[in-house]
Order: sequence, then C-alpha cells, then structure tokens
Amino acid sequence: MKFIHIADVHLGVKPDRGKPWSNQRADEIYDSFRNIIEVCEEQQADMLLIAGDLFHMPPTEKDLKNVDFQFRKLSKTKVVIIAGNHDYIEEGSAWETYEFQSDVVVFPKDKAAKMFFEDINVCVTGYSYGKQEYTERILEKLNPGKEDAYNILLGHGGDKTHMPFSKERLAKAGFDYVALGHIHKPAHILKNRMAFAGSLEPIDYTETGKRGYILGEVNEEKVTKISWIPCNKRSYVNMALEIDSSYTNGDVSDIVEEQIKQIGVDNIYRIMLKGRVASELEINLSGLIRRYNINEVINKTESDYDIDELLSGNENNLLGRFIMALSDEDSLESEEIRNKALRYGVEALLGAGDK
Ligand SMILES: [Mn+2]
Repeated sequence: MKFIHIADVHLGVKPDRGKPWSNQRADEIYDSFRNIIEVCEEQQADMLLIAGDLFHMPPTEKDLKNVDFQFRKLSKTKVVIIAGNHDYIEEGSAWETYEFQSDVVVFPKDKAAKMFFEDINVCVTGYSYGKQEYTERILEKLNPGKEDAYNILLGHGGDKTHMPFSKERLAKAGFDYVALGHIHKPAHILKNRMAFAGSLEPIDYTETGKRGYILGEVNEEKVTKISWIPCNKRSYVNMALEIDSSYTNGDVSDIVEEQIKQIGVDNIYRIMLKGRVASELEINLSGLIRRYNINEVINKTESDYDIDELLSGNENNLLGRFIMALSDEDSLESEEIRNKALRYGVEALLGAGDK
C-alpha cells in the first residue's frame, strides 16, 4: 500500500498581499497542488491523505468543484480529507452539500469517524473541524478502528487552541500511521509512524526553508517507511549582512545582489543589515527591490561617529554638553553603559536636527 500525505495547502490564500509577486504565489500554490495529483498518478498511490486546511477559508461550491476536477484525474488513488481550523465545516455549507464526482471521502465535523477501505484493508480514523478552535485534547482519545487492518489516524492540530496532544500519548494509541496537519513546519515525530507533512508551499515570511509532502510505503508485514519530499516552487529566505563603516551603498547593494543570485533569484527575501555604517551613509536598496523579490529590508545598522570631532564643533550647545556629561570617567556608570548612552543620545540629537 502506498500513500501520499499532505496538509495545509491553503488554496485561495494570497501571500504577501500588495507585493508584486503575490498573485503569482497564489497561482503557484494551485500548481503545487496539481503537482501532487500528478505524483499520486506516477506513484500509483492507493491513498491521498489530506490532513486539514486544504483551503485557506471554508470552501465554496466552486472551490470544491475545482479540486474535484483534479481528483477525477486519479485512476487509482482514493482521497481522504479532514477539514482543519481554516477550512472548517459549517452547518449546511458546500462541504456538506457538494457531491463529489471523484473518489473522495470528507470526514464529518465534530465527531470521530472511521472509514474502512476493504480492498486495501485500510481503516482511517479522522475528525473534521466544525469550528475554528478546539481546546479539548480530542486526538489523544481516538483509537484504531479495525483490528487486522492497517490503521491510520488523520488529525489536525497540536497547539493550545487546536486539539492539543502529547506525542507520547498519541504514539501509544496504537495507530500504524498518524498523518498530521496544522503545524506548517514539516516534522517527523515518531519514526515512520507519526509526522506533520508541513505546508505544501510556504505561506508567509515566517515559513523559511523547504516545504513538501510525505510518501509512505507499507509492505506486506504492515511495516511503514515514510519519506519527506520537498517540492515547493520557491522559499522565503532571511538574509543577514554585517556591514562596517568602510562600505558604500554600492558595496552593500552588490553584496546583497551577489547573495541573492547565489541562493536563487526566485526566492523571497528579508534582508537584515547589521553593524556600523559611516555616519553620512544612507542605505537605499530600491534598485534591488525593483529587480528581486524583497519583502522587507530591516536596517539595524548604527552610525559611526568621531566623538572628538563632534565635540570640537559643538562645545557650546546641547550636543556638546551631552557628550561631555557622558564622557566623564568619574561617573558611577560603567564605561559600557556610558558608551551606549552616548551613541543613542548622539544619534537622537543629530537625527532631530536640534543641537
Ligand atoms: Mn491549521
């Protein structure tokens, strides 16, 4: 028996709203989902397990029609879906009224249900969300549905307000495989027995690193082997750059560009600048922002001042008096604190333009 386990596809989400790449990312998430259908066909998988949040919002009839159209391409794979906290099942909603043309099972809301697939001797236990939050420890209390069958638990949650559970207790429940969703970072929790597939594509800048799906193979002796396969179209990357006061704006821009080219021009970047910059230098990366996918530039650099030079030109004003007060070596404060206060104060006074 072969299965594919995915979760947290979030179809319909518009990542990085307002950014030039936002629409394309929304399309790419659909593309990645379509790619999973192709993988199921290539692998001739018996099951596609979808562990919640296939959609970003509770789906409309049109949304379900779209995925149904994709599922109909599957010649062998049965699709088993639970609803998560984002695409929870509302009373009388499309989830409940839509009739799938393809071989799909959607678990009912607000109760544990068991589905037995006789031809492959697999029993899936699952629990669909009927609302956004469950603080009860629901998943831990579920049991395998059929002795002698291969028992799968399909669950969504893992934090305080979304069906919290302890890994140990879930591991003891006796399922052959626990297919989890909700936590977007993929995690292989119990070797070959329990895993979060993670989101199929990263949804926002907090989701750095690769994303993908799980391929599981079960042999005649019911021994499972799972592998996680990355397939995301692009990644969010946090890039940190340490600057010193010899750098010009051109230098900073060149170094950042060089790194972007090395890591990949399709990725979406957050650039953090640290260190000391020459006092008159204003860093402006607008050229790069136009050419690459740069979500944000966080400038944490500090200006480099020549305190003696500043003092000699400002002896009779507030800035000069401030520098003198904090340069007093007989002060009770430690040198480190005085230097810090000096730097912050000088920057504030110069920045305010009021000396
Ligand atoms: Mn979720």
